[in-house]
Amino acid sequence: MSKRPAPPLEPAAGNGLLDRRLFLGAGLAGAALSSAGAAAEPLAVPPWSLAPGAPFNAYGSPSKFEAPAVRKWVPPINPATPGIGASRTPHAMLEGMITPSGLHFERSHAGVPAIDPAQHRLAIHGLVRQPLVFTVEALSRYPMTSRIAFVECGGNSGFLSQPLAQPPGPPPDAQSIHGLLSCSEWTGVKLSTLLDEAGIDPRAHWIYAEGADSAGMSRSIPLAKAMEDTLVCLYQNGERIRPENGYPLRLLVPGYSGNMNVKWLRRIKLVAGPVMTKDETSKYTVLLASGKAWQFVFPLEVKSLITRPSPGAGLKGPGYYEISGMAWSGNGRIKTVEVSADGGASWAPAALAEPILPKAVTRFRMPWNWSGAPAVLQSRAADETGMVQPSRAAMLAERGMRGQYHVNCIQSWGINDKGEAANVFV
Ligand SMILES: Nc1nc2c(c(=O)[nH]1)N[C@H]1C(S)=C(S)[C@@H](COP(=O)(O)O)O[C@H]1N2
Ligand SMILES: [Mo]
Repeated sequence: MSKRPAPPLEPAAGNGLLDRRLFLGAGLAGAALSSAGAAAEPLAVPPWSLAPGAPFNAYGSPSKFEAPAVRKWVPPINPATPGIGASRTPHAMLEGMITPSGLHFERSHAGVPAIDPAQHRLAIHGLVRQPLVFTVEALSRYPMTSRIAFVECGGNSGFLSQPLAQPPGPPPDAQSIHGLLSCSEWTGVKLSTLLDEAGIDPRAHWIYAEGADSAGMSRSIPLAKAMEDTLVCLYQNGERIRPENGYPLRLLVPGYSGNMNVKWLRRIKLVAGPVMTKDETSKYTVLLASGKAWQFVFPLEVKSLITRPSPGAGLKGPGYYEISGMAWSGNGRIKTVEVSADGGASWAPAALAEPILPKAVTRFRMPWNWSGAPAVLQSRAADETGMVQPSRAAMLAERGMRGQYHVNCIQSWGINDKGEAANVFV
């Protein structure tokens, strides 16, 4: 066996962060790391069973040996309307960039409608040469485009600016604080194709998009964005979109506030200006410390989150670990993610996992040699437009403590001497 070069074990920042190039070097069982407490065991495998395995499944499900990864939600305030609210993605149990469809978060203003695709229609009208009505069947014959994109509710992570507004319950974790973010591969028809077919009147500068749920949830979207990269989606991660995520049709407005990704899409009206729906006036605006609010703030700003370790997914004793997390930006690609193990006193660059796609989740990884002493883990992402995540203090100085939308400040996980992680405000 040829000897591989020893991995670079130079500390990259305080409190045990190692060089990200560690991944390019030898495995952890190498002598250099066993002293750092890597978890390799002596060579021994259990004997295999000669009994034949189980037969086939019509639809697969996770291993029975895994603790189930499940979406969680806060019980409804009004039991008569259990469909109003949101369920959240369990980030600490997932890896990579794609959220399994069954764990994509769900946010509904009036529950999930049961829509028969044979009866459903999408109308395009308003300032167009020729109004059009599409069946789902007709749309599925158009040229399709696929892209990987995150959907994030504008209210995600609101806890970090409104810690007292949260209901009592278990200590906050990656799921409860940041679970209104998921990332899928979406497939559908470019909205520009359909708008070109309808013929855009030069007086049109915005579109109004409306859902078929009883909330009639609706938003105004600039025409330029509708033409740039907005998709009318039929598929999510290869399957028809799940009912809770907008079956049979949903709008994907990449990088823009989750609310604008209208589910159960039934109507697009071309209009001269924004129509001021309830969801773009009282809601989904960015409240400032002054009491004024920014309206029509669309792209979700650069953000990141360490998912392992995180609350409920702690450390099992001192030694080597790989810190793993997600970074994303509604303005484009992730450029860098830095990690700190000493509460922001020193930072080291994390390794970014390919592919690094615009407006999609990018996985980052960082080797860490935990000494067993308390630590505060943070990640700080920057995107290709030069935007960097603010500290929580900087964000609150600008916004105050009453806003709950577009919260993208740095998250801090405190690690105690038992290896347990908890949200901390530093
Ligand atoms: N028709 C309709 N579209 C909707 C909503 C809704 O309640 N009704 N919720 C919006 C909100 S607030 C968000 S964050 C996203 C959530 O998408 P998801 O449920 O697929 O995660 O859908 C948006 N689209
Ligand atoms: Mo949302």
